[in-house]
Amino acid sequence: MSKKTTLALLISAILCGCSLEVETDEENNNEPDNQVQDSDNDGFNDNDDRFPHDPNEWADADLDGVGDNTDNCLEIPNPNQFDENQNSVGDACDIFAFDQSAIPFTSDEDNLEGIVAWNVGAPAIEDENTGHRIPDPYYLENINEYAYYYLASRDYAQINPNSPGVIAATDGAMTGFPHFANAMQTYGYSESDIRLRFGLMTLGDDVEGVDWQLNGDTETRYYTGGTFSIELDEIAILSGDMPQLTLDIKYNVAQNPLDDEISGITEPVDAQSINVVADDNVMQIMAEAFLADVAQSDVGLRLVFDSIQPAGQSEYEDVNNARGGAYFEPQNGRLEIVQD
Ligand SMILES: [Ca+2]
Ligand SMILES: [Ca+2]
Ligand SMILES: [Ca+2]
Ligand SMILES: [Ca+2]
Repeated sequence: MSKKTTLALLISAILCGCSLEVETDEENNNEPDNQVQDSDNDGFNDNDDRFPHDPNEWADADLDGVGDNTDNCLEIPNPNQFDENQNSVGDACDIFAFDQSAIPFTSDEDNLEGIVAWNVGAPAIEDENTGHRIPDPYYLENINEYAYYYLASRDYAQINPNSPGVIAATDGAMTGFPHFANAMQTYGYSESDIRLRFGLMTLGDDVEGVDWQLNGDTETRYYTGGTFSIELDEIAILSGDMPQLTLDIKYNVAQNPLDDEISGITEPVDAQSINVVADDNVMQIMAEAFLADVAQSDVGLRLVFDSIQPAGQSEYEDVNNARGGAYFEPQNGRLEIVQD
């Protein structure tokens, strides 16, 4: 063997970290003995060891070539192991690796998506209740002059049982949510399969300074109560208590309710407070993947409505219970993981 060849062998041995072993066949049965050996003495026979020459590794759950003991994303293939922010969680599964983990959505009123708000002036399933009078000087005319006491997603049972809920996500717009995104890709779902619903929320005792307040031309209302559920392909996979929704309504000089600027944001809900309700294996995997992303944040998940448009054409009157109210379309909203 020339010096050059020996050196090359030595270098390649160092580079690949493998030992230069000689196959033995002591039983003379043409089966190399090392098939039942444990070459690296890590307690796993070579047959069961995905890394037979690395005593520190034996399994690779996501088959990305990086052993489970060092892989910084155990369930998501990421052979390059990139970790931009160096927090030992790989970019491929780190909700903090990029700007935001968010599922953007718009609600299309024509598609029966959105929010409903109403007061009750007659016997109905809710206690009779009417919101506070909209503070002067807004709405001097006799339109819409009482704040809506009740709020729910468009599907609220007594309003419209056939509607699909408050939001529908848009395909291709989701950012982050690495575990959930990976699971959706694996099982063939897309963002437009995601829906969010929430049930009856109210202004509580409707007390000024507690349940609502006015600062300048902006009225802030705090809607509480109710529950929410997140659906995939029309199957509920997660649910929890709906966190408080803070709604800001900036009144306009023209005193036209259609020109009010409305936005909303909920308190964050942490992963421990969200329950998996899926009873099907795949849907449970999807739910757990979603929660794995939320669980990376100490703060949790929240709902943001950058803009809510009154859907002026659909002011409704329910003849069955004398309930009157309005439909609203949340726009430019998102379900996001809070990153602080
Ligand atoms: Ca090994
Ligand atoms: Ca791996
Ligand atoms: Ca991995
Ligand atoms: Ca990271």
